[in-house]
Amino acid sequence: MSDHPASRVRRRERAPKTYTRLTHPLVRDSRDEPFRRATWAEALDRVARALRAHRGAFGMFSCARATNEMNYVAQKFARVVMGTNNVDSCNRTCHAPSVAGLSAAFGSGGGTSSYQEAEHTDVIVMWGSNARFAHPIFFQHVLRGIRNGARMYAVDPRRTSTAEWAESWLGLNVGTDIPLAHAVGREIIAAGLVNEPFVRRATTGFEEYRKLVEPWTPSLAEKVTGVPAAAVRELAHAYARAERAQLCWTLGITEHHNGTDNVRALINLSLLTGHVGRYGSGLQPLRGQNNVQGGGDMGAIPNRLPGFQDILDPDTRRKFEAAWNTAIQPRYGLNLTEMFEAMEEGTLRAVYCIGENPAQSEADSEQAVRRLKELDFLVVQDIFMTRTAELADVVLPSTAGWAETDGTFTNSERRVQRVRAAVSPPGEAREDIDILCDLASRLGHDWKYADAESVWNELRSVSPDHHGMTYGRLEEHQGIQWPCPSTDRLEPPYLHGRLWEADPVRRGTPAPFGLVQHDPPVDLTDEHYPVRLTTGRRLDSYNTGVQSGGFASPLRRGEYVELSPEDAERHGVTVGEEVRVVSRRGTVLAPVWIDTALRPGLAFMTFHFPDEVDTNALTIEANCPIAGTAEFKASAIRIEKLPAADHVR
Ligand SMILES: Nc1nc2c(c(=O)[nH]1)N[C@H]1C(S)=C(S)[C@@H](COP(=O)(O)OP(=O)(O)OC[C@H]3O[C@@H](n4cnc5c(=O)[nH]c(N)nc54)[C@H](O)[C@@H]3O)O[C@H]1N2
Ligand SMILES: Nc1nc2c(c(=O)[nH]1)N[C@H]1C(S)=C(S)[C@@H](COP(=O)(O)OP(=O)(O)OC[C@H]3O[C@@H](n4cnc5c(=O)[nH]c(N)nc54)[C@H](O)[C@@H]3O)O[C@H]1N2
Ligand SMILES: [Mo]
Repeated sequence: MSDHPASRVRRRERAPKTYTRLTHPLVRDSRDEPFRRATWAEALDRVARALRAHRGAFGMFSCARATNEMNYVAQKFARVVMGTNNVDSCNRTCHAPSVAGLSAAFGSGGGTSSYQEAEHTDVIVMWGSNARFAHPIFFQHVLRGIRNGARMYAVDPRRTSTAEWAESWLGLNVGTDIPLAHAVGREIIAAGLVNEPFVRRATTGFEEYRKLVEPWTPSLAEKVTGVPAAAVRELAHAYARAERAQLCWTLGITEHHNGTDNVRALINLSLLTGHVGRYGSGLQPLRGQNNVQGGGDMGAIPNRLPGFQDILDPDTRRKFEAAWNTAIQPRYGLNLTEMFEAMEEGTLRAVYCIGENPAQSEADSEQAVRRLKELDFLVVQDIFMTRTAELADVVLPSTAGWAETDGTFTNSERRVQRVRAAVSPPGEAREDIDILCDLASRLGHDWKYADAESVWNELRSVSPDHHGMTYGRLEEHQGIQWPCPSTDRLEPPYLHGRLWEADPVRRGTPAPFGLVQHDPPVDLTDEHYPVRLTTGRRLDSYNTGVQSGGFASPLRRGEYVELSPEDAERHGVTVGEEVRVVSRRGTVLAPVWIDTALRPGLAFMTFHFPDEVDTNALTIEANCPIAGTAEFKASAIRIEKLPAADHVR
C-alpha cells in the first residue's frame, strides 16, 4: 500500500481498542460472570484442579514470542505433567509447510542460509515474500546484496514495496505458484542449464520430475499464472546461470491449502541448479515471529522433541524418558489446526493458551471463537487482555519475553542469541517459566530451575544441535547458529554442505525432487464472489494488533479493503467509502483504499484491526493436509456498495 496521510480519508470513526497490560490474575466461576481479581495461589489452584480433571483431553498453545527456555518448559509441561504431545504454536499458521517441505527434502526443517549470504550472492528471488515490510532487518542485507551487484526477482500477485526494488516483478495469479515454478524448472532443463553432476550425485527422482514439468511450457504457464512467458524464461536463466543464488519465500507460498507442495516446487529449483549447501546459495523461508524458529526447535510442536528430534524414533524417546523420568507417548500429538477440530468433535476439552490470540488469528474466526467458548476450561497466560483471554476461565499475567525476561531467542538464520530483562514487569506479573513450574509442582512435579541458564543447560544435555552453545559462548560470538554440537568449534553458516561431498558416505541421503501437482485455491471465485481476497501485512501493523494496534496516532490508519483502481471504478466506490465485504463465511464493513499495486480482481486486507474489521470472519479454514496451515492467502469475496443512507452515520 502506498503511503498516504490518514487525514485525507473520510471514514466512520470507531474507537480503537486499547490493550492494557495484565497486572494480576483474574478468575471467574462461570463464563456468564465478569472476571474478579484473584491471588496467584487461588488462580493456580483453580488451574491445577481443572487440568488434573482433563488429562487425556488437553492441548497447549505455546508462545512464539517468548524465549526458548520458556518454550522448552511449556512443551515439557504438556508432555510430562499432562502426558500429551498436543502442543503447538502459531508456527502452524505460517511456516509449518516450510518445515515439512524442507524436512522431506533434506531431513531438517531450518532455512539453509545465513543472512550475510544475501550480501554475497548473485541472484535473490523473493517468492511470495514482502520482506521490505515484514522482514526489514533481513531486507537490509538484501539491499546490501543489490548494492554489491545482486539482481533481485519478486514473485507476488501485488507489486509490493519489496517488488519496487526488483530487477523484475512477476505478478502471478494467487495460488498459481506450482505452475510458475514448474515452468521455470522446465525452461532450465530445456535450455540445458541443469547442474548435472549435482543432480546425479545429490538428488533422486530427476527423470520423474522432468516428465512432470514437461507440459509446463512458458506459454502454458502464462495462461495459468498471468506471468508473461518472457519473464518466466528470464527468471529461469538468471537463477540457473548465477554462480550463487538465494531463494527466499514466506507466506505467499505457505498459507495455501497445498502450502507444503508449493514449498517442494521451489526446493526442486534449487536441486536442479545446485543452489543449496554452499556459501551464498541456499533456501531461506523467512520465519514470522521473533522466536517461532526457536519454539519449534525447543519441541513446542506435536511431532518433535527438543532439538527437532522425531518422537517416533525409539532411541530418542528413551533418551528423553530417562532425562525427564516419564513415559512419552509414542505418537504425534495434534497440531493447532487438529486441536481446533478435536474441540469440534468434543475430544479436546481443556486448553492452556500461552501468548497466542487464536480468537482473532485463526481462519474463519467465528467458528474458532465458538469452539473456544464450548471448551470446559480455558486458561490464557498473556501480557495483555486479548479477545482470547476474554473467553477464558482464568487469566494469568506474565512478563514479556522481550525486555522483561532473561533467556534466548532463535532467529530465522538459526542463530541463538541472548536476551535480557531490562525493565521490571508490571504489577504481579510473573515469568512464564515461573508460572509453569509453580503449576507443575501443584500437579506433583518438582522442577527446580534457578534461572533461564539452568533450563538452557538441561536443553543442551538432550539436544545435540544445541550442545555446544553455552551462555558464555553465545555472548562471546554474539549468537551462534545451530547445528552446534561441539563446545570448541563452530559449523559453517549454511546447511547441507554434505550434498557436495565426493564420498557417498559423507554425502549421505540424497534429496528427492518433489513430484507435486497444481491444485487451485479451494474457495473458487464465481459470479457471486468474483474478487480474490489475499490477506497479509503492512509495515506499520503487527499481527492481530494486540501489541501494536491500540494506540492513537496520526499514523494510525485502521483497516481498509484495498482494491485496484479498475475494481473501485467498476463498483463505483472511492477512497474512504465504507463497503460491505462478503465471503462464503462472513461479512464485514470496511472503508476502501485504492492501490495501484493491485491488479483487477485482486483485493488485499491485513488482520491487524480485528475489533474494527474482523478480516478473519472472511477467510477460509481449508488447510494443508501435511502441515495444517490455513489458506489465508486465497478467499473469494464480493464488494457491495452501501446505499447512500447507510453512509451518513
Ligand atoms: N510489519 C510486520 N512485520 C511482520 C509481521 C507483521 O504483522 N507486521 N508478522 C510477522 C509474521 S508472524 C510473519 S509469518 C511474517 C510474514 O511475512 P510475509 O509472508 O512477507 O507477509 P504477508 O504480507 O503475509 O505475505 C507476503 C506476500 O504474499 C503475497 N501473496 C499472496 N498470495 C500469494 C500467492 O498465491 N503466491 C505468491 N507468490 N505470493 C502471494 C502477498 O501479496 C504478500 O505480499 O511477517 C513477520 N513480520
Ligand atoms: N487473515 C490472516 N490471518 C492470519 C495470517 C494472515 O496472513 N492472514 N497470518 C497468520 C500468522 S503467520 C500468524 S503468526 C498468526 C499470529 O497469530 P497470534 O500469534 O495468535 O497473534 P498475535 O497478535 O501475534 O498474538 C501474540 C500474543 O502474544 C502475546 N505475548 C507477546 N509476548 C509474550 C510473552 O512473552 N509471554 C506471553 N505469555 N505472551 C506474550 C501478545 O500479548 C499477544 O496476545 O496469525 C495468523 N493469521
Ligand atoms: Mo507468522
